[in-house]
Amino acid sequence: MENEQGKKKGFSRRDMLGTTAAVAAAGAAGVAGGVGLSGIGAVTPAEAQTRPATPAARPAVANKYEVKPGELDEYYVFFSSGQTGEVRIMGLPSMRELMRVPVFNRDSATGWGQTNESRKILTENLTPETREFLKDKGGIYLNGDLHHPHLSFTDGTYDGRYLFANDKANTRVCRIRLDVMKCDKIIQLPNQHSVHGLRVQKYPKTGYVFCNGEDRVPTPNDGKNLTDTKEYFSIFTAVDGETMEVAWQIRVDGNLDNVDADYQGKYAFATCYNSEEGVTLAEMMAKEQDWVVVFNLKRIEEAVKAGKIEKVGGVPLLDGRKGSAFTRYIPVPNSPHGINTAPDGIHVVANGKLSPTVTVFDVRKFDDLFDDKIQPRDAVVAEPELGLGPLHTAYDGRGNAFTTLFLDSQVVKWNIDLARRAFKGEKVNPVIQKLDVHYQPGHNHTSMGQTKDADGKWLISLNKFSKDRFLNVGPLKPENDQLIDISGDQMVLVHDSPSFAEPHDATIVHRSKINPLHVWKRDDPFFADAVKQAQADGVDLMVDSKVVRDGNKVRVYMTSAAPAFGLEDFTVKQGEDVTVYVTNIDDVEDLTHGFSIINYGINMEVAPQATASVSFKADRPGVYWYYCSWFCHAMHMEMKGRMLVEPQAT
Ligand code: CUK
Ligand code: CUA
Repeated sequence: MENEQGKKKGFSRRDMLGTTAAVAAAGAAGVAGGVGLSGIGAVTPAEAQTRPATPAARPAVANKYEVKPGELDEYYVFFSSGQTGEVRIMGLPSMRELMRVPVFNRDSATGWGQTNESRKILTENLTPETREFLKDKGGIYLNGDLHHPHLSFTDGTYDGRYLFANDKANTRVCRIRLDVMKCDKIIQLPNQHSVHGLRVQKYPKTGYVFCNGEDRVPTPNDGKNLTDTKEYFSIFTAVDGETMEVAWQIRVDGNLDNVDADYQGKYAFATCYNSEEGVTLAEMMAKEQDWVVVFNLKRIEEAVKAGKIEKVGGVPLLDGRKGSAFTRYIPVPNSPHGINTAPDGIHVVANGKLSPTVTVFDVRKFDDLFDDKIQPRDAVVAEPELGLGPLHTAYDGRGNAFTTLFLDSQVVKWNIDLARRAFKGEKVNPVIQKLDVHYQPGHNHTSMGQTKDADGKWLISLNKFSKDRFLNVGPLKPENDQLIDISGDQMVLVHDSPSFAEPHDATIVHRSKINPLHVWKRDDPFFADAVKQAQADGVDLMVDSKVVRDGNKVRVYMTSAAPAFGLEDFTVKQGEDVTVYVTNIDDVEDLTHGFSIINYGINMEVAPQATASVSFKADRPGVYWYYCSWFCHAMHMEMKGRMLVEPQAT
């Protein structure tokens, strides 16, 4: 099969953009849309009306950013979807949504959460306590809160193998295989209460997936201690990205928020709020200072190897609270949020949130910090004041940083070197430009900006509020992901893209880094259990369609080839446990079939060369048509059959 991406390698969309003219025109439009805004609710409907309503009224030159019909985007963007629980794949610069990858949610289209293949992934690595808790609730969580999607690295850049993400709601970590764009592993972290920040080891490879336990609870959290908050702890976890097992956990002081790692493979670092260790809002914000915790990976690994650990919940647990050799606590202003390593491999920025500043560390100082040759604050090399509510920072690879200001509804471009010089007392202003965004940005991301290959072309600002930017769709509004051209000296806003709840974070990846399959391989582990069962039943999935009886269990095997299933009907008895295995034997790109049984609440996707299976109790007698739910052929409507359920003799 021809690879489109391969064919177009070396092609740069930027060559075609005519940037200079667009900068001027779109810049003016951007300013008109948001001039003088600050704080929430600053735009009145009257102001909104003054903006051009039709494309014709806008400068025609803005259309140069368009990806024309049939053209491919230069970048993939992997968006989280927050409380929707899935990962979304967009193209950039078009900002077209290309695919959704269900993970922590249930999905009607693909059958995620219903097929045996997905249920195995959703259930196999829950903690025993959760398994017990979900026993009478269908066995799986129905919600998840996916914040931070990050790709696996080799030697400081993306290697195209995996994407990892957290579930803040139910303390899980998932892995998505980038060859098929399906989730293949979900684990629940023991001891820890929620996973918020998640980032991966960049060097030499991933390696570790670092997971911040946000909330503090007792360990074990079994109800014996409810109110003695001195015995509540936050836990930082390192998951092995290859095996998807917990490598180690470490107890810390305060609540962990976001995390990142260096480009040397030596340190991970997390922002902490609530150093007060309070349990109410007032208590959590009482002090002027919180901290960033730095984790010394080598020292931790040595301790784990030497067995200097507790085993709690089946995993190695270390103590990294203040005074520990494994950690250092660097004071920063109250309640920092995002923490971001620059592509220069040297600078790390912790974003102030409640402070108008960001704090810049030099990772080269961390060796001395752990050897107690310097004081914690000596690792700080700049602390520029940028504006109100700094949350996250991205980089262009040319020494500039872009920080979101949640309260000011702006992205501020500033220079790291100028900030260092200002910190030393030189009279220079590190701020280069402030651009209004619409409105209240959380994360922002640059193209390849979280790798050493940062290319400084694009920035997206993930704004929490859209208010008047789109047609009103009722009290619940979309968010607004804005595309900003950062290739020139000044940032230029070029596109608004509405999104459903709630893309906290995203990763912009050049398409040369990713090379997915076009059809499944028959030996894929994703449906290996089905293949094994078929072999045991003497069934060749690519050829046979038949019913196998095994006591009260019935296994129904059928092929699907447009426009027919291998079975036009099958018969089962009321009360029998039925598993239907459908194998799509069409070896044709984009020829997906579906399998849905009417009034049985069953539907699943079966992509080319895949096998999918679903199990259910045939507890309703009668005639139930099953049909292909994925439009596959001119005779797609006729692609159906009957499940005949014989009533139980009474
Ligand atoms: S967090 Cu949501 S805006 Cu969960 Cu990365 Cu900062
Ligand atoms: Cu097969 Cu529609």
